[in-house]
Amino acid sequence: MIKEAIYHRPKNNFAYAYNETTLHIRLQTKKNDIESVNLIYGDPYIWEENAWVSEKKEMSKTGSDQLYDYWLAEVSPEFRRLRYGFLLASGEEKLVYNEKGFFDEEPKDSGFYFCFPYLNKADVFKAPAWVKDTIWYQIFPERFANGNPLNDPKGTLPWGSAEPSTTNFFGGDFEGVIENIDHLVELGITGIYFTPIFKAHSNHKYDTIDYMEIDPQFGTKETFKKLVEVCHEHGIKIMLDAVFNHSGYYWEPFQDVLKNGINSKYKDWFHIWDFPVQTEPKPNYDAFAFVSSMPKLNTEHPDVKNYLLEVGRYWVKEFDIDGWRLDVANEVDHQFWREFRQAVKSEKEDVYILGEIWHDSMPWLQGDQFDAVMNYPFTTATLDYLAKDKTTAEDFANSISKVMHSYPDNVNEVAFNLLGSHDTPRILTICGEDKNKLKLLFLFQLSFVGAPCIYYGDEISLTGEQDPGCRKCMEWDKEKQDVDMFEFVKKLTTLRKAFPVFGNHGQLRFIEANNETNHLIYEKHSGEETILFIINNSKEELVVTLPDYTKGKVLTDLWNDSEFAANADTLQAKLPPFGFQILKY
Ligand code: ARE
Ligand code: CA
Repeated sequence: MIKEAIYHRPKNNFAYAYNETTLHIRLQTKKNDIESVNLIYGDPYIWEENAWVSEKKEMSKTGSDQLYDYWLAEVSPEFRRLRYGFLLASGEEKLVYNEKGFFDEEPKDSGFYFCFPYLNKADVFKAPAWVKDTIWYQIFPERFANGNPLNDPKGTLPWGSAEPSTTNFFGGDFEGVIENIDHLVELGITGIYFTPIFKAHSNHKYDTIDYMEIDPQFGTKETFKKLVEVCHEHGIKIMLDAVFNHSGYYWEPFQDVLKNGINSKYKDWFHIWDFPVQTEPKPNYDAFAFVSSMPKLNTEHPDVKNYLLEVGRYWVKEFDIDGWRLDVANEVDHQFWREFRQAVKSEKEDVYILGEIWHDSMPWLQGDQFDAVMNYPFTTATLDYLAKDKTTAEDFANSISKVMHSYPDNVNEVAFNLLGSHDTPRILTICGEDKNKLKLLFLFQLSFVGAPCIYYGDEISLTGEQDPGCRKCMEWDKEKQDVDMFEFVKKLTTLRKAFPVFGNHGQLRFIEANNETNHLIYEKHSGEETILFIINNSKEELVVTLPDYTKGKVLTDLWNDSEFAANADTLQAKLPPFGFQILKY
């Protein structure tokens, strides 16, 4: 056994409360090294004849990545406390692993074992229940639809008449969203993430001028209230973009600092290195990146914190929004986010808090800050394999498994799984405009664990390079829309809603990842229900053998709505180039 690779450390993704009664205990071992693992566990205070009373439970292997196997045991301790360790077996070799190290025999003192001291309900990571069944759609309001030319900014261009730039405007607004709500309802959307809508200088609105006002080019507070009502009437939640890491150049407090320098009452609202404030050639203060028009806010300052927490409460309380997406969330202090969570959840207990963090985010997902983060590690792994052909099938299965084992299962179930956003090139462009690849991307995203998010226009095959190219005007001319792609995505969202296991109510497991044929077989399973997904990520026709356990079963081909009797001689499935099958049994 390779001891160096055997690892466990509570809590985070290795020991956590899955819900108010159940603990998940995970172990990591070198890939293909260990044949079986048993959890040794018991209550820390139950002893008999001077020996700790423990029992054993076999752990299941839930997946592997490039280097490791991952094992899981679920335990619901009667007295909510747990001491535990691991009994590993490989051939004749047996080993006990606990907090004190490795032993040939099980130590009889519970003090040697890992500890989950007490399953306090207040500590359980809890995200709003509705998120598990949400299908998100991201709207960049300036570019979705121009419903009212009267609010167009000066110099607004005719819709779609030019390539998007960092400075041009096309007049998108809330009335444009309201008049096209049926497009979203038909697509199966149940949540909209709006990029910033508050008064700001640019076309992207990440340079806020006033956190308490709607940008006039999008409409008024009354129009926004109507938009929320229309969305809620259609079963669609609304999430706004909170830009609290920095303000815009024209935000009144920053203007005051520019004018009054060290005498400004707002001078400590920012991180200014010295006075007078200098914006060129580089800012002499902290900013987003080195963007002088985005001065970083001092969120540890009580007045800044109180102001921003009031912003967070206001839009929930007065407009009944359902979620906040937090811009550059990883650069704002954790204490601010803890207080932000308390503030907004006190206004509406099932409000959703989504952090924009592109890297590993366990420190923000302890249950005291965010409900989820934008799952860019999922995005990268999926695009590398299905869009860019940069990785093999096995690499992909390993990467996805690594992403899923980086977080607790109940965190994975409410992850925000995006393929593209306003910060990344369009996925069809990344696919080299190969729509077969785009369809496989949507298939995997919409059958994955967590809540999928579709970036506006991807469903009708918009293209575009990196920002600002990815922010084209939405195409509303039916003749120019890719209606076939729309219908394809709509069919996937319909299946995801019809079969809970297709979505967030089923464990994902890779069955096969074949580098030679470049195909994948993965399953979603829960209780008696299993759906098998086969993806042929190649331009060759493929015949695959189904897993043995389908022998004798009658499978339903959910895509073609036909029966597929998998008995001894039909244990095979034939797929066209870039084909797929979705088989339920
Ligand atoms: C402008 C130009 C860009 C240029 C950028 C450089 O348009 O072409 O690259 O300046 O500073 C907003 C606007 C952008 C604008 C930006 C600055 O939408 O158009 O870009 O303001 O004026 C990192 C951050 C992440 C951030 C991205 C952009 O971690 O938080 O960079 N995303 C949010 C929003 C953006 C917004 C801002 C922040 C600022 O979603 O839309 O930009 O409020 C790797 C790293 C990531 C990095 C990512 C993208 O994967 O791991 O950390 O994200 O690349 O660069
Ligand atoms: Ca308009």
